[in-house]
Amino acid sequence: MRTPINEVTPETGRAEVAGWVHEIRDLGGLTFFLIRDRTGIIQVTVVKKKASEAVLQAAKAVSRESVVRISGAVKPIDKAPGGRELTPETFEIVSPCESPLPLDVVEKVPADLDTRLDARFLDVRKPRVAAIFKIRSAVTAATYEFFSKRGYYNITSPKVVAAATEGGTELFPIAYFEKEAFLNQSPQLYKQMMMAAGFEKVFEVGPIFRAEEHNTVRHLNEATSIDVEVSFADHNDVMKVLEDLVSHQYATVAETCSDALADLGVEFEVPKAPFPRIPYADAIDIAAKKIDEPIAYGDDLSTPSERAIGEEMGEHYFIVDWPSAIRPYYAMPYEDDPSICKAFDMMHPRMELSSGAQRVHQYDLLVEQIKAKGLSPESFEFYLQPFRYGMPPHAGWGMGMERLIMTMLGLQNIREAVLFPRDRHRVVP
Ligand code: AMO
Repeated sequence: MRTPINEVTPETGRAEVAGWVHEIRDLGGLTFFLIRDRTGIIQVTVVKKKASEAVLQAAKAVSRESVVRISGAVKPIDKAPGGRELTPETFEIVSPCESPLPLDVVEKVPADLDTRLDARFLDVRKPRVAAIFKIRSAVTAATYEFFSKRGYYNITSPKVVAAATEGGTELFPIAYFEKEAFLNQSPQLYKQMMMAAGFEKVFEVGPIFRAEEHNTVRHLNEATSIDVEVSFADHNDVMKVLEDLVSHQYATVAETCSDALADLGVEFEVPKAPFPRIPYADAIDIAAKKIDEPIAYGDDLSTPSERAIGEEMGEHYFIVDWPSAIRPYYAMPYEDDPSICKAFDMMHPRMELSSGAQRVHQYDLLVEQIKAKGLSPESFEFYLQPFRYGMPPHAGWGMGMERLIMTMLGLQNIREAVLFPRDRHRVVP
């Protein structure tokens, strides 16, 4: 129906383009339009003395951000974006845009994030904002490619569930006929069950729901998690999968998204595997030396601690050998020292990106650990049953997609990495 704007060159001769009116500059005898589609921007110049009556009328009537279709001759012009401009022979207003706009798409008037999110469809018309989602789309594609090349099965676990998986975070209850049900916090139990099913290597990219009440710049109530589980593997094996994946995701973005990165003004180095590893006990020592607040072995890491440790460790690194007391029941304790376990977090100086572990695959030990966390094995029967019928040793992790994008692109607020974020105050749009 039209030529994508980035394919229109001075050599094209003629072209028909369709898109949104990005800017209008009326200089009296001459009106310049910038027309934008997903691929780029082209200048359209209407010369009053030369244009047809129909073109003049449309050019006069059209408002910014209306959808238009314009055809005409293309000629080289040094000063115009892309070094070419279009002289219209036809100028059709396909779908007019009301004014004033709820949000300025050319960003002459900066808007706060709430206003932007309220008019998100307009906000993502900005090339700089659309660039985030181009990159997120490339990261998702790179993730599927990475796993399918390595023989993983892509699974889809239920999001309506009857039990919690991650102690500590709250669940969203939902009205589900006469049953008690919740939105799932993590595919954890299901990806483990697929190890009992003999799938051996699985991954899922899907939503997780956390009823965390605090409103922070790195928490969402609906996030996207990349989840992995591998049989006959330990924590070291799956840390390698994770660091290789992150390198591949960065490398793919560097290779395929140079325009989007330029729109955002972002440059990065592709992280190289293997990422450094530091035991939890050493990480706590670094934090205790560098920050003022009291911190002791057995504490979760605060944001200032994470930052302090990151200064020593660099952009991407693992914290390993966590105290069993502060990890979930499914983390495998070390045989020679059960007070620590084969769990890890993959860190960025700004925040945790992923956590994972080798899992307990022995039924009795798992029941014991569930009880030790004050949970009742009865409510986990559907999960525990497979452990009685041949469960291989296995390990896995989950990584937040939005946190990955946020740290890759230096975004200030995690909401910028989601099209329609869900937080305590936001369920619309
Ligand atoms: P965890 O609860 O640490 O582990 O979650 C894994 C990763 O998911 C992301 N994430 C979030 N991102 C944004 N907002 C949130 N509220 C949020 N909660 C979690 C983070 C985090 O590192 N079952 C385990 C994983 C496993 O062991 O396989 C789990 O869910 O990036």
